[in-house]
Amino acid sequence: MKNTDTMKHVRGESLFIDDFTLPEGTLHAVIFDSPVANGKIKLLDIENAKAGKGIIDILTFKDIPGQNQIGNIIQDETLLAEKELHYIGEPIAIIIAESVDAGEKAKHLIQIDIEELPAITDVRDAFEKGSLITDPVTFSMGNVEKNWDLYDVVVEGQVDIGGQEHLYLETQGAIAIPAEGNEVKIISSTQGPTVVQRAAAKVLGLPMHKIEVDVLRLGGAFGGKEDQATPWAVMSALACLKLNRPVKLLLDRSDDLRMTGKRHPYSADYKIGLSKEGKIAAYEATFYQNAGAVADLSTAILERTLFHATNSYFIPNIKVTGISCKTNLPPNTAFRGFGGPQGMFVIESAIFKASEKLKIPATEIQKMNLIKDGDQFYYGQNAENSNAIKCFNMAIEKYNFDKLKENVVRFNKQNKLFKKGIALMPVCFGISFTSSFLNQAGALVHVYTDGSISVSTAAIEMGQGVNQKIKTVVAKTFSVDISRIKIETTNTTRIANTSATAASTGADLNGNAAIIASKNILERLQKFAAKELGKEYPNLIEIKNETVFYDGNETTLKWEELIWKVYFNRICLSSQAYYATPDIYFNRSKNKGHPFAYHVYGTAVVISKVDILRGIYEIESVKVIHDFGKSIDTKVDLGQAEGGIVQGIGWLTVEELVQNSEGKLLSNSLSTYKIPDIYSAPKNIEIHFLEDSTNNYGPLKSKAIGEPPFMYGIGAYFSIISAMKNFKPGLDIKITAPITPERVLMNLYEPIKTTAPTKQTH
Ligand code: LUZ
Ligand code: MOS
Repeated sequence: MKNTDTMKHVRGESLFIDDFTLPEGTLHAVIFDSPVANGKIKLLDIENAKAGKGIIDILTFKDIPGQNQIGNIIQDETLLAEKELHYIGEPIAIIIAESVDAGEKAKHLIQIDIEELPAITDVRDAFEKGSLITDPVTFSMGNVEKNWDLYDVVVEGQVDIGGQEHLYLETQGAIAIPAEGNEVKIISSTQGPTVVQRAAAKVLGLPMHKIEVDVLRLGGAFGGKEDQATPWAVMSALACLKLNRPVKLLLDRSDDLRMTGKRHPYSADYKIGLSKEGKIAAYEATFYQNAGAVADLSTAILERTLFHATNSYFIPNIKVTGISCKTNLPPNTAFRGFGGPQGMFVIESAIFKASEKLKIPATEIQKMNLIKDGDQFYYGQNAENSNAIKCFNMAIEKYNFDKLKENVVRFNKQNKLFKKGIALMPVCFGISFTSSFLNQAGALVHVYTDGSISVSTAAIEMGQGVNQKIKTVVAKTFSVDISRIKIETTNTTRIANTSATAASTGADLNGNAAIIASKNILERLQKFAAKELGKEYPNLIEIKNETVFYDGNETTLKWEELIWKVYFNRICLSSQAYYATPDIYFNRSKNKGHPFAYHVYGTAVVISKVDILRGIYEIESVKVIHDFGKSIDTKVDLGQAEGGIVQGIGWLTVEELVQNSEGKLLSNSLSTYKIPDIYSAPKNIEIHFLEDSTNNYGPLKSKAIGEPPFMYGIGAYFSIISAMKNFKPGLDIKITAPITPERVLMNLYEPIKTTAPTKQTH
């Protein structure tokens, strides 16, 4: 992968929050957070700590001039705890110090007495106790209730799915700089500058125009900075305005791991009814989502679980219910896929279990039920240009699935203690924010008099290559060299009312806005060039490779001269533009509509090899046919697909979050939380582009790429448990994710019965 930032990254020149040259007199903020998962503050004494060396001030909720409220969808989240504590890591006070070290030392001088209460960490436990974020939501179509006895086979079961730490390389952070007259500029590592701006305005009691948010780039985010970059940015702004000094707040890794939310763990019950041939007639599922202590984006995430509950399949009778449960964990949040992966994992589990009962390979059931044009998604939208079957068939043909399967069978015959498994994973992911109003973006393009071009949009560069894509579409629109284009920081004074760069829509929304702005300028250039060249029809003027053509004939007028002349003739070389995705809506009283501009499809073939003695495994290969539309940048897209695949595999295999019953995160460092490394990545990733794909909603007919490939990782889970079954065919595997090596062994073997020694000899 090569993008705008590659050379800067390699040379260490790219600036992140921790790299900016700080203004003189910058102070450092350190957070004092809750040591308990549930409790009431009886006493908080900060006076001793305030007198500590290098301590400037300590702020609590009492120092908030506006509202102590940063909830995004539901107003249930304080910036700083008042009386009640809801999770370990909940911010209570902000220590402002001359240095981070001084701040850390002062933490221990704060005196707090807490009445501790029992914590809820388990999602089913929360449900039993009626601890919910909001009312359950159901999507349905056809008639599920009445028909269960009509089907040849009905399978029921439970699925438990773990969460996932984002582990963006750059931890959460912000720098707030005072401006004149009670104004503040916040440099934030956020996916959503407007989210930060709005929350800061509310907490500080200021109009939004007094707060400028600026973002150069993020060192990764994956959804973890869609909503949860906000508190740190607002805290730095609060301290900045109170003290009239610049304030930097950067979480260290251990604070970040403890305080921030993760992908939501889910527990689900499913029931699936099929004909004896494997046609799915009915599906019912209830998803219990572990939201953590406050709503954050949980309700929207749960909704996307419901949207993706049937993955790539058409099921005529369906009822899926989502229940967001409140627990005493840090608020779980957006993470690549946004609830979709959990929904898809459950239907794939149901198909796996049904295949055991029917004695039909899961791949046959998958194939038989793929959604095709004219089928209706249960949320009301018709499948149009469905590439589900195309991708599936192309994967089977291109990678010679039958041969791959034969090889697996042969290997398993020849090896006793190593077993291979093969799985197919089709993916269908809806593109658009499911909250329709968020599908809007803006762009501001300036052409300078030397012919160089400046582009601002709402897109946040977080390593995904969106800037490279926007550069490319602007360069193609003007037909100039890409080196002429610079993508500016994302800034709320240049682009207002932005949506977070999220839902895989960054390049779609902002690329389209940038194209509109560029075309506005281009039109003026054409009109001027026609006049300048004494030609009649401006629409016959074309710019090709920085040269002006008329009616297909090259003229002597070149880009730089053209731009200078346009300027000299007092014609505007700037344009602002706005793009809103057309044709989308969703009715939440009926739960029907047309929420997605389009869907992204693909199919992966995954082969794993399990070491039956040790429980460890290798993902041998992931072979994918993916629907990229017409890719704007194939290297950037392949990079996203590969990264998504490895991250998806990590989620379901080696990454295991562990909390104790008091709500304390035990997997709180990289020595106890295993992320996929080069050894756990697939030995071989092969990705082919679905041929002849196109897309009217994407810039240059491209399709969104960020999230869909993540879900190919689900195939790794099922290839591993298939391999286990190839060792013990009768095995009734409990569907619990992640399938860590430990879980492989616990599923394969009875626990060894140890007889306790009757007499202690040592
Ligand atoms: N964020 C959001 C998302 O606010 N709404 C969405 O639908 C969404 N989908 C995926 C990822 N982030
Ligand atoms: Mo996201 S999960 O911020 O697209």
